[in-house]
Amino acid sequence: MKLAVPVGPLGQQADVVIVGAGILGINQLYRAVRAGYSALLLEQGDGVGGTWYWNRYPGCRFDSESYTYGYLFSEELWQEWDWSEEFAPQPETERYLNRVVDKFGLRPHIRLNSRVSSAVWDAEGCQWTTGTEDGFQVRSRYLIATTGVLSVPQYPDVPGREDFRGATYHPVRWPKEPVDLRGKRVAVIGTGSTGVQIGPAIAGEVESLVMYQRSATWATPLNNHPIEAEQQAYLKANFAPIKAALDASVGGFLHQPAGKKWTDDTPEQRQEFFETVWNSPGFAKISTNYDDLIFNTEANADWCAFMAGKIRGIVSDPATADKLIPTDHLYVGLRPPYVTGYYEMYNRPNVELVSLRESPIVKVTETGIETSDGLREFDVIIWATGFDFGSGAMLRMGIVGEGGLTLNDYWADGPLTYLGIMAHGFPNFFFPGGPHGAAGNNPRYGELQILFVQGLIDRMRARARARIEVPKADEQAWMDMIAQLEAYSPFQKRGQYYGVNTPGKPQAYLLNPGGRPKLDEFMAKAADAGYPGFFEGETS
Ligand code: NA7
Repeated sequence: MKLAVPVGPLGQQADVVIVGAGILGINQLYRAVRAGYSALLLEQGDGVGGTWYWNRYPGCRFDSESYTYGYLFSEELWQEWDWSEEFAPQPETERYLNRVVDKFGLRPHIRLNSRVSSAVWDAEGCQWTTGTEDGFQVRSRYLIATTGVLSVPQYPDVPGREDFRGATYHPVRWPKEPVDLRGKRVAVIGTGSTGVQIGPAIAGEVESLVMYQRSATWATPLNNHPIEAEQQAYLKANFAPIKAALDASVGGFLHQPAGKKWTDDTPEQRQEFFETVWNSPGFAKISTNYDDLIFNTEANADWCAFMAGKIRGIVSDPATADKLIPTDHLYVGLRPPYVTGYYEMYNRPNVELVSLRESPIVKVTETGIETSDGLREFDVIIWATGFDFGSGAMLRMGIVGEGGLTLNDYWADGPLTYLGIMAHGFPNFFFPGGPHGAAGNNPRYGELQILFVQGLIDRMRARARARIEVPKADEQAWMDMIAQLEAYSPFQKRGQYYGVNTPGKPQAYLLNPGGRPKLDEFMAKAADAGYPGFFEGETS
């Protein structure tokens, strides 16, 4: 395939180079191409879709409503595409993203099998030179990393992990060819959002399934359903109001807040209300719950007691139910997963739960996993142990900014960012959807950042500028906001959002604790002031 970028004296030349063909990278490419820039997207996989290309594991699906996750930049696309389920499975989303790439003519701008290994700023020419592992090089005015926060697989430091002679998989590197698990003895390590999707999807076909749980999580029902004709017609007829509601929402969901506090209800009313919340879709467990749920410990504990009752009601073995009920954090202390048939699966005779808090892993052997209570033998081990969250992909790209400063050195104690989009010392470089960039339904929230980046690039073009860099003071103001508001984050300091799972990673908060209100506030402030100090040589 011929790439849609010109060849210059130093090789390929583009205005904009984007890295990563996930949901945000495709959006950024769409914006750049539509605005008339020569743009090239480098993608390490041999297909587009990012998260929805790599995560082919059984049971993988959205936990944001399908139609709130898809693109809203084209009503024609909205009218053409019928999501089959409220929470679509991975193959459907991968098809959707391929459809978008073809519909908007983006494929000639995408180079697949292109893992970026270096990206170096040339201060004199005000250009980035980006190289891939296969020796390809491209120079560009702008470099945009849309490499995602959940893209680099995380394997734990467990003795003997390499010794196992059976098959091992990480969900984010699940093979394209079908994996036949029928009649196999399977171990799943990790009960985060991924592990709890895999378990119920395979429990019925494997000979035995052992789930290894380190932290219990407050998993609640996804409450998925097919999108029937009536709902489909409603969605088609209401593009404009749905888009307007999503554009205005803080978290990128359509859920309506409860508009009442826990203290407004009697104990009986609370139980009734919790029942409604339990039966609501996905993240509505947070966004339609009592307004004060997360920050009122008593209210949160009451909801947790309700959920514990539900778990005990579903899981027949009381000892297993006890292990599944978190005792070390309240709701949203860890990222809550949304499940289908998860608790029910523990009633099957071929499924066992091992608590790694009670019986830690001693080692992996050639035939299985030895915990302090003995050895269990397996044919397959699935390491659903998460990701090098937030900065993992960017720190593997060999990024070198102003004066030879590497991003790895600049971020040695954790990411320093402005809006989760730019870093001082790295001119003409943007990373929407990166660290400090997430606070809700990612495509919606990330799109705000994409539009901000595109707006800056357009401004550069209009004013014939060659260099843009965030002033240190602006970066510091954003970092101060993160430091102040992080104290109010409900997330515990031991999860992926602090990088704690990744050996050697500095512990630092990796989300935006101020959410959309702070992002909007900071973006508006910069725009109102005319981005002082951002543009080299700018006088007004
Ligand atoms: P998560 O949410 O990071 O979950 C990883 C799981 O793996 C979690 O249960 C971890 O337990 C467990 N884990 C990690 N390291 C170990 C070791 N060393 N031993 C045992 N268990 C371990 O990743 P997911 O893939 O499930 O979900 C990622 C995202 O997908 C999620 O945030 C959503 O955005 C969708 P821990 O909790 O650390 O005790």
